Amino acid sequence: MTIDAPPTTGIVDDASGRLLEPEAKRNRAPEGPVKVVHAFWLAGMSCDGCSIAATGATNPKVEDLMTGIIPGLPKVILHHPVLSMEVGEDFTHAYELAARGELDAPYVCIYEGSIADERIAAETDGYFSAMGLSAIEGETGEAGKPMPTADRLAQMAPGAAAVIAIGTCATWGGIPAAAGNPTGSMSTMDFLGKNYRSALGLPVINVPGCPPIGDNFTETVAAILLFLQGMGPLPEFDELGRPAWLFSETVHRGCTRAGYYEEGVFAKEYGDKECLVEIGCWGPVVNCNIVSRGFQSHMGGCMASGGPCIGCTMPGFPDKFAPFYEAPPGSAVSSAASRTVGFGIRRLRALSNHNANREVRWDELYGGEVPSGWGEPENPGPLKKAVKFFYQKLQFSGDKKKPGRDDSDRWHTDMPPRARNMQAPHDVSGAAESEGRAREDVDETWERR
Ligand code: FSX
Repeated sequence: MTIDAPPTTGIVDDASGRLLEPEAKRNRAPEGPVKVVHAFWLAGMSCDGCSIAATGATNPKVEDLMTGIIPGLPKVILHHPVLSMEVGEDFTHAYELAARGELDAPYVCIYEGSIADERIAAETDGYFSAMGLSAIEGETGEAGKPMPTADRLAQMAPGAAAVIAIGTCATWGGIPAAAGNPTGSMSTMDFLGKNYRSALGLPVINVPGCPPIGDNFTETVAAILLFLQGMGPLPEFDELGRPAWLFSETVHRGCTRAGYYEEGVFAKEYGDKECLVEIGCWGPVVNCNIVSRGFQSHMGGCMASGGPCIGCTMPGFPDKFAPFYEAPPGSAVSSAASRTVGFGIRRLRALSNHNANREVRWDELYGGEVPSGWGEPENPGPLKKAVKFFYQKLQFSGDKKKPGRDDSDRWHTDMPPRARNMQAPHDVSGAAESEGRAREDVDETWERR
């Protein structure tokens, strides 16, 4: 077994001469003025899907943020009710320090799940979402009783560098706030109010999705941290507090099935490859980057795995998108229009596509016949030939000359010897003989080997 030689450069203890910190370790990413930022995770009425989505992020990973390996970013100390090692008061202690303004570093609050109206639960001496015991009197809780996470947010939000709502429940209210809403659930914005500003002057930042794309969340956190470090501009947010660069486009604009919509071709049942609008996809009116980003590692996501968009990133979700899996009422107009236009466009494109699938040599030498052993692509008939003729006239109408070599020296003079022995497939007269010779050539080659 070989043992690596110890590093010879780095910080050395003067007294003992021992290497305290190897050079390689000190050559870590440059840190900005803030070395450490605490991230306090609070969970309300949620399914924990947002936590799961965030831990699956890859660009950047939660681990990258926590280990501080991203150049310029401070190390993030994550306090998470599921992921943290501490329990009980050891865990909630840091939350209380932050609430009292006694933490030694800046912090952000991350809220997952919608915020129930704890006054409803308090009527029967209960709570909807709580974490730890109240150390101090809260709006709805008493000292020594389970402390609603809503109260923790109320205490911590004013001193936070930023409050980030993750997932549709936290950003807009989501499923817990759907019709009926017995818990009086609401979003983080609704809870903190329009006039809320963080210690750095930021309103609530919203990263929606049920669940959100993990990368959308970690990328937003990284962008905010860069801003906090003074190393990046304030990321652009839209009027609903969404990262504008992630949510300004509709699902449909980035959808791999959008070409079918344009040509008026629609899926009839789940599993079909065409546009899903007529079986319940709301993609044309939903702000989300799921198709271009994928759900994890740029893979998967709703449409990629055959699912229509049900609007889970939107403030109106779920009520405004119900009943699920039925064509949105507005889609009848647009899909009828795309059917009408698409009918003609599709056929014209099919003609051009047929032409584009033919190499020029095949046109010039074989009259359009394709020398493929894989099948018998259809020869262009008079219509296709006419279309091609006019298409090329249009294509090169402004040019003096077609691109490519002169026809005179184009095909035969520099053909390789083997090919000279072969006949064009359409040349029936010499085909059999030619094929025989070619076969012999091949056999001979293999025998030589
Ligand atoms: Fe809501 Fe988070 Fe939907 Fe779940 O926890 S955004 S129910 S997938 O994920 O809060």
